[in-house]
Amino acid sequence: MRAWRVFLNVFVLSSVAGALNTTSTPFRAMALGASVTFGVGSTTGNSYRKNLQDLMTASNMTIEYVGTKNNGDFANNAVEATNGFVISQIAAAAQTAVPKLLPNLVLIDAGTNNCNSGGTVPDAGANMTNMINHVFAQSPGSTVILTTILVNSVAKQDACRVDENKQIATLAVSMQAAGKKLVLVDMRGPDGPLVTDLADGRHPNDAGYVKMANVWFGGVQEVVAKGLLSPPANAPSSAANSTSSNNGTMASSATKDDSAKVAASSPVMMMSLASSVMPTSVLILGIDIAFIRGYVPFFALLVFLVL
Ligand SMILES: *[C@@H]1O[C@H](CO)[C@@H](O)[C@H](O)[C@H]1NC(C)=O
Ligand SMILES: *[C@@H]1O[C@H](CO)[C@@H](O)[C@H](O)[C@H]1NC(C)=O
Ligand SMILES: *[C@@H]1O[C@H](CO)[C@@H](O)[C@H](O)[C@H]1NC(C)=O
Ligand SMILES: *[C@@H]1O[C@H](CO)[C@@H](O)[C@H](O)[C@H]1NC(C)=O
Ligand SMILES: CC(=O)N[C@H]1CO[C@H](CO)[C@@H](O)[C@@H]1O
Repeated sequence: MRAWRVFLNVFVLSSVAGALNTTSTPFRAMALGASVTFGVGSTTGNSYRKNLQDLMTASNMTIEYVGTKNNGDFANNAVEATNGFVISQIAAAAQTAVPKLLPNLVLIDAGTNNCNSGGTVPDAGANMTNMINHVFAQSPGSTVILTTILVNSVAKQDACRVDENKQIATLAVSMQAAGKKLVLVDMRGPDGPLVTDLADGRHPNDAGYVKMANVWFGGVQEVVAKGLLSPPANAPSSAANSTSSNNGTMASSATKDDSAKVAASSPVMMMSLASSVMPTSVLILGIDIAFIRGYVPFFALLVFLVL
């Protein structure tokens, strides 16, 4: 009797693959916020966005920014940010832009302008939670990286933002506990901008934006390491108004990526794919590390089909 013996060898190379935190899944990212996200204080108008793109490109990741505006001196400068916007205005902008552009990653920096007169903003956390839930609903499969609000040189404004940051930290814990695809980054952590990295007391200068990019990049690495990123949906509207250098190619590469992911999502399907392509040979499939399982560093899945 003929029998197929199937050996599945999973090589876990934690010191190599796990540490790299990279993915072949393209990022279609919406930078959502107000003037800091837009790039006020930045000599180029690039904000943190160009620096973050550079960090991701250096890690072999592909990022296309989407948004209804453009600012900055680089090609990929789409952004969803308006100077002076408070949380409710940012939420309203997202409600229009997110379903149209279908980002698979949304970087949210909101709440700065709610504190321009000091005081407190008791409903900041609740309203941000609503905004984030709308993002998840309007771009299914998307992931959010939420940031705390950076330092400000005016004491009463800063106290207000520190209070908002407590609400942000609390909402992040509860949304993560509920299984939402949310990562929190702390712009007041050791890598974040200091008061001396501000151009005008509120907006970072170029060095401050580099620090912001580093902090966001930590969030991107966490997204990848946890396997949160889903391939971007087909979104003709984004390809039609993309300022990225690879405009028009994103939709088709995303489609190819989708089918590869679907095939790889089931070991059974993968084996049948293997046997239909190369019946008796050894097939090596490189699997997206993050897709298979968050922190477990898969490098490759080797399928031996022995007659
Ligand atoms: C990026 O790709 C280069 C060339 O293949 C490789 O040497 C490098 O280790 C990769 N970096 C990451 C972070 O994956
Ligand atoms: C929160 O949402 C409510 C209801 O839309 C609104 O009236 C209030 O101004 C919002 N507050 C903030 C801080 O966004
Ligand atoms: C990969 O991401 C994880 C989680 O964010 C982080 O702890 C680790 O330092 C990252 N690895 C590298 C090489 O950056
Ligand atoms: C696409 O990119 C090219 C350069 O790579 C540029 O000339 C063209 O204007 C872009 N088109 C759109 C729609 O962004
Ligand atoms: C390439 C392109 O068409 N970009 C446009 C995208 O939409 C924004 C805002 O509507 C325009 O300013 C860009 O010129």
